[in-house]
Amino acid sequence: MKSIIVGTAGHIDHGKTALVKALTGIDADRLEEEKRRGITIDLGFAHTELAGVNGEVLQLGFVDVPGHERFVRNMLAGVGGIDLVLLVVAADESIKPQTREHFEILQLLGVERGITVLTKSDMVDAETLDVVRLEVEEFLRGTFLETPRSPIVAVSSLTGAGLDDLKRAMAEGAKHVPLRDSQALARLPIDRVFTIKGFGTVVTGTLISGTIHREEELEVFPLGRRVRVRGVQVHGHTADQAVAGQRTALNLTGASTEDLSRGMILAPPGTFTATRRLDVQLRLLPSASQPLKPRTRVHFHSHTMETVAELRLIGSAQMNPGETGFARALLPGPALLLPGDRFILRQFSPVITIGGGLVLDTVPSPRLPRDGDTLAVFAGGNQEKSLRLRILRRSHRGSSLSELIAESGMTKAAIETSLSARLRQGELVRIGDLWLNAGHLDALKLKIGNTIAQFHKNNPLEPGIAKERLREQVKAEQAVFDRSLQLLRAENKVEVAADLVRLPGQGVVMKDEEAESKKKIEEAFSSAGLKVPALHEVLAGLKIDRVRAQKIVTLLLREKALIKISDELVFHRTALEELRRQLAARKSKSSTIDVAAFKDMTGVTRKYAIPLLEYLDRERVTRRVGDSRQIL
Ligand SMILES: Nc1nc2c(ncn2[C@@H]2O[C@H](COP(=O)(O)OP(=O)(O)OP(=O)(O)O)[C@@H](O)[C@H]2O)c(=O)[nH]1
Ligand SMILES: [Mg+2]
Repeated sequence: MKSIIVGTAGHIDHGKTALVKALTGIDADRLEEEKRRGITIDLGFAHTELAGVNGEVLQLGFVDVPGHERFVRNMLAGVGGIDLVLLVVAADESIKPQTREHFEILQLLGVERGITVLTKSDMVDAETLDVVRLEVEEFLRGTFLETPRSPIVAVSSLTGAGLDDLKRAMAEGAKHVPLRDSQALARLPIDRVFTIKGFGTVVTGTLISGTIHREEELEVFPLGRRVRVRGVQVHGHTADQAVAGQRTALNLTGASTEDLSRGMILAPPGTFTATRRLDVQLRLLPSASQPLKPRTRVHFHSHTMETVAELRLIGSAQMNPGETGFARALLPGPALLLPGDRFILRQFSPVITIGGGLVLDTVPSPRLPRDGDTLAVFAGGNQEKSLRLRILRRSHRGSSLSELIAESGMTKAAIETSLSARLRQGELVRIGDLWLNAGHLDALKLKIGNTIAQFHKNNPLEPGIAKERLREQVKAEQAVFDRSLQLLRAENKVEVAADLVRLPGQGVVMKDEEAESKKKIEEAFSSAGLKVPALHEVLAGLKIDRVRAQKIVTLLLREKALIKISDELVFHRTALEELRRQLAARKSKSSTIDVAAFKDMTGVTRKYAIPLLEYLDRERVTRRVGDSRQIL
């Protein structure tokens, strides 16, 4: 059974609610005030079944909207999920301001199917009806409601004339409405919240995608709260599940009516993230009275939600009426929006519809590119291309599957199907949970190679660069880094020994005389204790040249075998450790030591004693107090 949502649209008093009643038997004006004033204020709902063109049953859910200009915001909350519109024009009044405004909204929202209904045909003569029909035809030319693609049907809800023609036209129109995807991730924008005695909290809405089952857990956006579906109703009947394209009522536990309101969205838990920043494509209506400036505050309507937004134009300083462009919208609070969602913009004052558009990207990271080229790809609507760009723009950091789901709104299965060919062709790679552009993995490998080469150049006497240091320098995720190293090893481009990475044949290759010199230097200092020789004297006694000798000293200092305490003085690690032990032992007898006592204890001259004490102060082994030192 195909389920579609039919929405009304049109000027106040043109007979929308009467038409819905004539088609379904249900009075969609449910508020007492609506009945008293004879106008629709808020959204109304009805349902019926209709024989389809091939005799199949069509399930039609109706959303009846108010025509009054003051209630356009309520109209906007209802029009989001409709598949087929009935644009209602009263034969005795023809096109009026909200006929135009509603129709512009329908076009901005991308509604693709509909029927124009000339109501109150019983109130005019045939000649007038023909004139109105011509006027309306002219008005619709070049739009999705242009004839003969979309018929114009004259009816009278009073006498019933034309209703059968309308039903036939609806069945025909329904045939062209694409099935909404019941396999997609579910989203139910809430349009009503109330309680039913004995049941508790109930919400209703048009299920715009996916399926919702009884007993399922859902997340309320932007609240972040989890709720459980205790019961499902579709068109007034209890059901085990609701599928995309159905008017849906859910009995929920886990939230009260005070917690929930119109504009919130129910979706699978832990899948999406609400956002305050989104990049959009927008169109300014030719009827907008002013151009859009770089920073403009507007009313932003999407699904059943309404908020204010600040628009920042991307790639242009100003957008003129009738133009299309890109912008970033900043919202005061988080909202669940996904690429492909439509929105309507209304001016602050006077409050009129000025434009609308398409959500392109809801990833708030300011580091990701949001230039026109990127946004144009998202706007192009090719899912595979968009996914690839999402992966590409994260370079070698890659995109996790859950990131891709949250960013695109697509299911895991849909993403994997969409990208499978590129994976096979080697254009994309998967590393653990991450998707990467193959080119970026190659670039990372190259960067790793260059970083190691540079390291060898700067540190000729080191055997290799520490893995973690290398990973930090190339800024790679662990899994991607590990895979790159693995590939580089397999290609014999790097060697990994324990925790060190080096280029093949590189690292310290100490010649015999260098190794011997290293040993000699170290011995000279370790055997001297605190009475160390001058470094240049030690170096002068070696067989190797000065430059190489100096490098060995650097290596010894880096290994912390030698420690430099001043420009002139170098000690062996063990000598300084012994000194600390001596001081610790002394502390039990006296907590202070002066220069003379230090000289006595260590046997060194003043020339060594002063720099040593200063070193100990720096190391917080001692603290200078006047002429003396406190042992800490
Ligand atoms: N004679 C005649 N009267 C109609 C017809 N359709 C609606 N009406 C009358 O027109 C008035 C307005 O009809 P509604 O259906 O409430 O109009 P609406 O478009 O829903 O109005 P809003 O929801 O307030 O925008 C009511 O008094 C209806 O009885 C029709 O086909 N023939
Ligand atoms: Mg009405």
